[in-house]
Formats: sequence, structure tokens, C-alpha cells
Amino acid sequence: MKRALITGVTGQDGYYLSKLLLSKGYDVFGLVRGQNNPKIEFLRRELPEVKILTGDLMDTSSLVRALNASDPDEFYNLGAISFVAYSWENASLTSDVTGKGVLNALEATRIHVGDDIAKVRFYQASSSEMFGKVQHVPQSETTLLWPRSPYGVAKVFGHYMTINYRESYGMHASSGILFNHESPMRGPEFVTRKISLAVARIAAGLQDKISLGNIEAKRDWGFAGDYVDAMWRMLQQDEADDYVVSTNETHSVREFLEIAFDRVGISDWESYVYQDPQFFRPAEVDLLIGDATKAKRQLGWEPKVDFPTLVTLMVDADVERVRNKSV
Ligand code: NAP
Ligand code: F7E
Repeated sequence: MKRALITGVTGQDGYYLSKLLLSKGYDVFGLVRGQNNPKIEFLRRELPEVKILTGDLMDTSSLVRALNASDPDEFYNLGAISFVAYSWENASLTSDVTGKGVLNALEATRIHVGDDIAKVRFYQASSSEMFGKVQHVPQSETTLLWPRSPYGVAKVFGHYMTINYRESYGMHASSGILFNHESPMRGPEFVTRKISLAVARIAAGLQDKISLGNIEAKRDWGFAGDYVDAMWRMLQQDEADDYVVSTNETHSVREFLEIAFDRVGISDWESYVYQDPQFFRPAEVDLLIGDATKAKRQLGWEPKVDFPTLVTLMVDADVERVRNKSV
């Protein structure tokens, strides 16, 4: 039985990756931070097979202890402060967790494995946010990075540190440059889930409007369940490498709104949407569209859920939750 350690196990991707690895027969260990993290309850209820370890990406010794306790074949570093808007207000903390946290995870792994450098395969959750002010369309593994947020800058640090540990020490360390991926498990602060939840509440008569920022921004949105499969595939390769993971399509927030409102039978959606300056960003990433040719060719990976299906499944899940009063 293979063993895996996941940081960020209480997040969206941690949930889907845990489910995937459990279905493949892995022994899964998840790192949870804080002395009374409310998300532990959810994890225990939904994924009781996941073994919980405590630790924090800012505390390298806690990571070494988690590695010693789980003795993993694969270490997935998904933990981060991941909300881009928040990263301007907390730039230093974001740099520490999302940037230096990667170095701490790599260094803890190096301490844990000692001379047996091939003992653990490492995955770093890099991001399309690193492309920021895009220098090429579509974006691939070789596109120049030009981050536009403290979060993006921190991810660039983690990305290059992962490559550096691979090149310096021969670690099997791969970096997945994942474009936006969503699901009913997405945090409600992100625009897709903010919309699906608001649409469900508006349809139920519980809310009368939704306030948003820049609805012309375009993203390459995929389904989180598809994307964790790409992470796993990266760690099954003989050689570690970096891969873009995307659908190769781009859509605006406006298009997301149209499909989401249409799903609940509302066609005049614009009368429910207000623009609020507080949701505009100091520097916007206007357009992201990935080129996942390498992942498709080398990993045999393909996204299965298309954009309209993604929107629909998120709205349906929130309609159901509103009906059951579980949100
Ligand atoms: P998420 O839902 O925001 O989850 C982030 C996770 O990181 C949570 O489990 C959180 O734990 C944990 N975390 C925060 N600070 C930590 C710390 N100091 N030490 C240890 N863990 C900490 O993010 P996600 O959408 O699942 O994304 C997973 C990873 O992929 C993140 O690194 C994100 O930046 C990256 N990424 C995401 C996307 C996307 O579109 N979803 C795209 C590209 C890259 P708590 O529950 O305690 O807060
Ligand atoms: O914003 C615009 C906003 O916060 C998407 C993270 O997972 O993906 C995510 O980062 C777009 C932006 O995601 C609102 O300005 C308009 O252009 O859902 P988001 P993100 O910033 O793209 C990347 C790949 C990651 O790595 C990150 O961790 O939508 N937008 N109005 C809004 N966004 C939000 N959140 N709220 C609004 O009201």
C-alpha cells in the first residue's frame, strides 16, 4: 500500500485528492493546522479514512515530524493562503505561507529522506496566477512569468524553489501549474462559488442581489476533480517535471453569470448584479488561457468536465444545499 502526505487537506483540492488516493488504495495522511481547526469535523465526517496529523507550513519541525510519522511515498504540498484578493492586505503573511512554506516543505523532505533522496516524490501546487500580465497567449510551461499579486509572487518563489531542489539535490519534485479549478467544494470567497451560492439564494427568494468586481476578467476554468488526477499522474512519472494543467478554453465572469442564472430560469440576470469597487483588485489578471499539450502528451491527462457542465453542477449543488438549509 502506498502512503501519501497532503498539506492543505482541509481545502478544496485536499478533499478531491484524498478521495482519489483513497480510491486507489493509498494510506492517506493529512496535515491540519491550528489547535481547534473547525474544518477537522468536516474531514472526519466526509473522509474518515484520512489520518490527521497536526502541523503548519511555517513550522519546519512540524513538517519533519509529519513526514516521520507518515513515512510517505508521495508528498503533495497543497497548503497555502490561496485567496488572491486577500494577499494584498496580508502580503507578508502570504509570502511566508505560500512562498517560504514551500521551501520549508522541501527542506523538511530533504531532512526526512537523508541520503535516500528518491524515497519521497514531491508535488508543488503552482498556479496560473504566476503568468499574471500574460506575456504569451496561450500560456505554457515556457511562458515568461509576470505575477500581478503578492500571491502570484509567492507562488513564483515556490515554483522556482521546487525546480531548484530538483536540480540541486536530484529530488523527484514536480510542479503543477494549475489554472483555475472549481467545484461545489470551492470556498465561497472565490468568484465562481460566490455566484453559484448567490444564484441559489436569489432563486429561493433569500437574497435580492450579488455585488461583484470586474466581470470582464477571463479565466480558464476546469473541474477540481479532474485536476487532482493530473497531480497524481505527475508523481507516477519516472522523471519529475513541470506541467501546465488547463482546459485550453477561456470564459469571462460575465459568461459564468449568464449560465448560472439561466440554470435557475432567470434571464434578466443583469438586474441582480451590482458592481462594487471593494471587489476590484489593485492589479488585475485580465486573461488566462492555458496550453496543456505537454500534460496531455506525457501524462495522458484530459479534462472531462466542460465549462457549462461545471457551472451547472456548482449551481445545482448550491440549490440543493439551500433547499436543505445546509449553507
Ligand atoms: P484552499 O481551498 O484555499 O485550501 C488551502 C489549504 O491550505 C487549506 O487546507 C488551508 O488550511 C491550508 N493552509 C493555509 N495556511 C496554512 C499553513 N500555514 N500551514 C498549512 N496549511 C495551511 O485551496 P485549493 O483551491 O484547495 O488549492 C490548493 C492549492 O493549489 C493551493 O496551494 C492553491 O494556492 C493552489 N492552486 C489552486 C488553484 C485553484 O484554482 N483552486 C489553482 C492553482 C493553484 P485551513 O483549512 O486551516 O485554512
Ligand atoms: O477571481 C474576478 C476577479 O478570486 C477570479 C485561486 O484559486 O485561481 C484563483 O485565483 C476573477 C478575478 O480567483 C469578483 O477579479 C470579479 O479576475 O475566483 P477568483 P483567482 O483570483 O483567479 C488561481 C489560479 C489561484 O491559484 C488562486 O489560488 O474574478 N472577480 N468579481 C471576483 N473575484 C472574487 N473573488 N470576488 C468577486 O466579487
